Amino acid sequence: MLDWKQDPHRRYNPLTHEWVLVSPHRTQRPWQGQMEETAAAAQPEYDPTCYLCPGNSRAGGVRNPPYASTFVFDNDFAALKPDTGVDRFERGGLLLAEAEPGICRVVCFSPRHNLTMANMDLDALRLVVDTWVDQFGDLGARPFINYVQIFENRGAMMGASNPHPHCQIWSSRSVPNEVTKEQVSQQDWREDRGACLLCEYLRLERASRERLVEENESFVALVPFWAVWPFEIMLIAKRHMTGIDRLNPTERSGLAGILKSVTGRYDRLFKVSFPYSFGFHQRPTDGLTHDEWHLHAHFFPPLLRSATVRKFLVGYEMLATPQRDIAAETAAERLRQV
Ligand code: H2U
Ligand code: ZN
Repeated sequence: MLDWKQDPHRRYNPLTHEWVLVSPHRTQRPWQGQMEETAAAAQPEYDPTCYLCPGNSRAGGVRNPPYASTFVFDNDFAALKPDTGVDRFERGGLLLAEAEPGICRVVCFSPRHNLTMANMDLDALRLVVDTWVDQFGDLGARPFINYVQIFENRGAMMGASNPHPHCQIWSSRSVPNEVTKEQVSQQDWREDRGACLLCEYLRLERASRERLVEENESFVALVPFWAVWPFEIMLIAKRHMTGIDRLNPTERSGLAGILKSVTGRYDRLFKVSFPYSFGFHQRPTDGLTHDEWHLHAHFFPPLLRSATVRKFLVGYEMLATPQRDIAAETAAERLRQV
């Protein structure tokens, strides 16, 4: 009999149809590779050189208003532009290109330069949730926008260009790769079994509790069975709903609560402002109902064993299959304890 917390095995991700190699025994191996810089110096409440602080000039020259809560602006260096025309290029079925119109925005969580989600009060964080819902509605209603991706890159290690707590929204004509994978799986599951994949997954996880990190009345935070990143977490809405716009007022506050709580755990784990990429996955905004979609969010944090040793997805991961050392159950237990 295999010891699933110790012996090498692979696990299946039903959302992406991909496998992850799990090698828990490898956590003992020595590390003489790259060490990250430890915690960036504490940030001030206001930084006169920050592009995102209230009243300051941004890199593009526009001046931010003296905003008092959340603040949304069109990205000055947007990856997608709304006025991109329609065009397509194809040669022999091998060279294929399509025009991609879209809208990119930046959301500052609050005027405070040093206030991360973990340290915001719940009312302020609830305003961030409300802003996400408004943006999803506004962008998603446009005929040429078929998907709205809300995401945060937290920390220099994850490529955040600025420590001022903020997230980005990229909305596009096409449905992005990762979302398409999850869409196909959820659709197939619903057609084959007449049920929702994530509702069923949530039932299994809440019965076993092995991988749960915490839950409140509206959301569950867990380390997915098939996690790739060492301390990866999924937030899953307890009620079946296709998107963030379906959250009722209690659930919006529940989302704010679990975001604060989970990011607080992360910060306590290695006693550092924890880096991650975070974002929601929800129904495309192409006008169809998409009952197969179940609102959830992913946290992908790179740190592995301390504030200075990160997980790299290189070599075997790039050429073959992602691999993790620490078992998902062990990661969940450690996150429950902090
Ligand atoms: P990241 O920290 O995740 O890179 O997000 C910051 C975004 O803010 C980035 O996409 C935009 C960058 O283009 N930005 C502006 O639009 N104006 C600025 O003055 C600075 C940064
Ligand atoms: Zn700032």
